[in-house]
Order: sequence, then structure tokens, then C-alpha cells
Amino acid sequence: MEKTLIILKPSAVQRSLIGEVIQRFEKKGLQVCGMKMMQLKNEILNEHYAHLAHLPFFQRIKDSMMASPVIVCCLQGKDAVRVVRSMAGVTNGRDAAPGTIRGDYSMSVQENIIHASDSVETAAIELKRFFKDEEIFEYAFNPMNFLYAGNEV
Ligand code: IDP
Ligand code: MG
Repeated sequence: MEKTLIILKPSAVQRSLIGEVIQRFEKKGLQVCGMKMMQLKNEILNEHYAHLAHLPFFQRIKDSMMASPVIVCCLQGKDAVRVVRSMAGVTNGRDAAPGTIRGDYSMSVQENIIHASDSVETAAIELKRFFKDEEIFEYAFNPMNFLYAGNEV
């Protein structure tokens, strides 16, 4: 099944939106396969945002990502990359459609709550960048087995 990376940026952590954002993905039906808090550093951001290195405000974008710990999360599901990107909304929070995460929680281009991998190829590279193999979990997703103990049904 397809996996993608999301990062809850400092703008999510500092505004106490971790739970709300993760809940949207859980309710949609995406499976959380890995999750941890990290303090990002310049080196990993140089890789992660290499496509922005030419921008005059590259350092400001990196500083914003280092301003507080972030939550990195692996989500799994059919077409997970496409589904998660569409739930995130376009980059600029002021342009993002209502109902998307950026559309509902962000007024900013930079402070836009969430990173989401933009292709299947990028997702594989980004998951390797932020997670060790043993930090990604393949597990059955079967809530019925956890509503009751075996001797209760
Ligand atoms: P994406 O996050 O929608 O994929 P990218 O173009 O990959 O957008 O840019 C990565 C991040 O860099 C954005 O999410 C945003 O935080 C920041 N960023 C991109 N363009 C600008 C800009 O013009 N001004 C300020 N920040 C920007
Ligand atoms: Mg991007």
C-alpha cells in the first residue's frame, strides 16, 4: 500500500494543532505507520528543501522549520500521496480552499501548517530521510479486535 510523509511544521506544533490535523487523516481512513517528534537541523533541511535553495528567502524558510520541534508522520493508504496532498491544499494558506488543512488553519505562504510529499518517488526518498526502517510499522488495522477483549464477545 502507498505511503507518504507529512511533517507538522512548527506552525502546527506551536498553535496546538497536532491533534486536529492528525485526526483529519485518521478520519479520512489513512493509517498512521510511523510518528515521532524531531528537532530539524540545517543539514536535513538543505536536502529536504533543495528545490528552494535558489530563493532569496531560503534561510528564512529553514529557520521557520527549525523554530520548534516538528512531528513527522508516515501515512499509508491507496493513493496516499495524492489524497494527502489534496487534503493539505495549495502552498499559500490564503489561497488554499476552505476544507483543506491549509485553507482552514493558515493565513500564510510560509507558516502553512503541514508538509506533504508531492509524488510517490519523492515520498519514498523523504520517508528514508526522516525515518529509520524500524520506525515504520506494518500492522493490521482491525478496530473490532480492540473494542472488546476476546472473552467479552
Ligand atoms: P509545498 O509545501 O506546497 O510543496 P514548496 O514549493 O515545495 O510548497 O515549498 C516548500 C515550503 O517552503 C512551503 O510549504 C512554504 O512553507 C515555503 N515556501 C514556498 N514558497 C514560499 C514563498 O514564496 N514565501 C515563503 N515561503 C515559501
Ligand atoms: Mg513541496
